[in-house]
Amino acid sequence: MKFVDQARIRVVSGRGGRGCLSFRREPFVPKGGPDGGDGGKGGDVIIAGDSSMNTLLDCQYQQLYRARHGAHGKGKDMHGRSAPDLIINVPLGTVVIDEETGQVVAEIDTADARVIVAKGGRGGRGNARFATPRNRAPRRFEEGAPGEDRLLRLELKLIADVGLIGMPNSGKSTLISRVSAARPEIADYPFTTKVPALGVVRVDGGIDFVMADIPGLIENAHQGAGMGDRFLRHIERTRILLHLIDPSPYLTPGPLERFFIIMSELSLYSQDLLKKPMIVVITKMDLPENEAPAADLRSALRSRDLKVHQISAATGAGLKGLLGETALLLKGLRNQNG
Ligand SMILES: Nc1nc2c(ncn2[C@@H]2O[C@H](COP(=O)(O)OP(=O)(O)OP(=O)(O)O)[C@@H](O)[C@H]2O)c(=O)[nH]1
Ligand SMILES: [Mg+2]
Repeated sequence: MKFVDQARIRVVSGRGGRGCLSFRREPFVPKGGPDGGDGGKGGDVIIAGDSSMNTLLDCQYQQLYRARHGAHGKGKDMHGRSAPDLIINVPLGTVVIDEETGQVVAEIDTADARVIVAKGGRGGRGNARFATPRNRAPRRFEEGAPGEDRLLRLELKLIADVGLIGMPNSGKSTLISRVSAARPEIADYPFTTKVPALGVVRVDGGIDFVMADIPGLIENAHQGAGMGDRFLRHIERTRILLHLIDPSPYLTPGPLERFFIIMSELSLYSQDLLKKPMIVVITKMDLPENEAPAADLRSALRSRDLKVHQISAATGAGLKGLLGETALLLKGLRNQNG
């Protein structure tokens, strides 16, 4: 069961720059004073909260974060430039764990959270710093301090934004496995999926969301029939519902009736569920026999002011449009509720 999004990353902070060994050259003065500047500080690696992010996908793509080194000091008392900090943005709720010790390093819970996870090395001092009345021409300088190199595990408890609901066998698991890395079992019999699976979906335009495959609902699920009851609770926490319907002409009752069976299950469990934005998804559109019943279903639902999409998870048809509209709807909701 995958309820946690995870990423393993390596963070390496920058080394400090070396202090400089240098003497001022002045005309007519045989030996000028020491003027070697200090090295700059190496960059820190910082993990920062970002309320616009929802998943750890970015950290799964990029696994190495290396901050730059501080510049070396130079003559004429010039200090080396300190390297900029490297900032890794993560969604709120991310827990940062040291992979070697297993200890929690930080929990990123607010948008202004900033935690240094690898401290940049201090710059070394140049020889100008070591001048004393006794030793006016020191040849001493320091190397920059090394950076830190750590393996971290990031964990984020996923809360599904989008719940897939529908009759058993309607194609929920197939859809989620097509659009995310979730791999629930898929088979041609009802109640294949026994535990809710969560998958992270990335849509062009930079909106990520979490989709939950919720095991089959059937009539009387609210009383505990099938496996629906336990999972209705998961639906409660989602923001948008995708209601999948297999339009097959070979199934009884017909598709519109099956739509209402699910709707009445939802309402019996909680009226609030009916207030959630819903997109109806007619599935398995690659099968020619589904075309006519799908057309009837579509017009029946649209006349009830429902958003309807048609897809085939098998061929991929309609998926882009569906995910695009889902992301747009979510964006609107997030802007409203934060
Ligand atoms: N032709 C076709 N078959 C599909 C499509 N999507 C799903 N199926 C088939 O429909 C059957 C049921 O698919 P699942 O994804 O397991 O359905 P489910 O809604 O998760 O079912 P439960 O977990 O039992 O509730 C499987 O045999 C799938 O291969 C599709 O787009 N086209
Ligand atoms: Mg399933």
